[in-house]
Amino acid sequence: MKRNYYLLFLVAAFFCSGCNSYSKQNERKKDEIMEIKTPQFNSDTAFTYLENQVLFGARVPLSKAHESCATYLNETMQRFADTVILQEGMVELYDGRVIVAKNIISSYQLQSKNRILLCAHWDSRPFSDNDAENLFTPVLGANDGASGVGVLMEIARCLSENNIKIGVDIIFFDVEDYGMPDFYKGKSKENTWCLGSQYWSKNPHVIGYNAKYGILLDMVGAQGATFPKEEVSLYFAPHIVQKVWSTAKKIGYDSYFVDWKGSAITDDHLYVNQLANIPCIDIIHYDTNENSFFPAWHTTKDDMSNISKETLKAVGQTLLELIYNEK
Ligand code: AHN
Ligand code: ZN
Repeated sequence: MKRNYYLLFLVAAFFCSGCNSYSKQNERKKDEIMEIKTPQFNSDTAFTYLENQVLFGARVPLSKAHESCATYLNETMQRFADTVILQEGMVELYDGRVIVAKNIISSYQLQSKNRILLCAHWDSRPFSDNDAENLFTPVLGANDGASGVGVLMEIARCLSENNIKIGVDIIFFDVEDYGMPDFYKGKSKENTWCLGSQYWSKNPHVIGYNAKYGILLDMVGAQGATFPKEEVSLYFAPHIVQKVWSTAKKIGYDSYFVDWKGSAITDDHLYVNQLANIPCIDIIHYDTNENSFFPAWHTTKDDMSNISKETLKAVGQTLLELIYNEK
């Protein structure tokens, strides 16, 4: 009898220890599934996505390059996102001409109410305003335009390979950079920049669209870029500025995401805040010491020679770190 009890005890102990380690293993597996690791942003592919846009030439609305680039962006994003919508809207330029703006909108996890919005403009400026001899030469826009889009395309690729729990929308805004030039002698007009984002903010692609917050990228590719905390962003979305800058610091990119206050900039995020009511910040290269955007801004020199993979990595990895930790 005694021996029987002993045996029973041994058998029970064996099973229990088995159960125990089995359930521990299971928990560990569950943790691995639950805790999604932040993917690595590949700055080589981001660079290629950026270069591919520039190879079309200046993406000035109504040009052949603009048309071809729209097709390229649309087709590439179809490979990465759950859905891609080409939103076409009539907008009026500073000189009264009406053109069609093409916003390219890519979405992940459409059913999720918990969403964030990432955006950049994909058009380039028809004038080199800051280049007296080349006033009417369009800007190539390697940094001013293509850099933000290139970073977001690489993020889109990462999202396609690494599931995320929240909903994400990536919008490439059109006709950001057709604002009234200083040399224009006609009747002055307000709000002539950011026409694609103004259109979208008044006519979102989904009725009642909402996002927790938005992040705009503008001129995020130049070597040694500095991104001050821009004033419109601080006014509408101080908590998002704080969150992005501390994320950058956490992973070692605080030399890019500097702790300076920058002056207010009229950019796509202004209209997303004002018209769509979504708190949206702008990550934009501004040199507070020089009191200007990057040196080649709106000149014929805004080409591939300005672009640094390190800067693309700093911005892209910071965004991935942020969104993969979003609940
Ligand atoms: C103004 O210069 C008024 N806004 C800057 C927006 C911009 C132009 N971003 C890129 N190009
Ligand atoms: Zn510009």
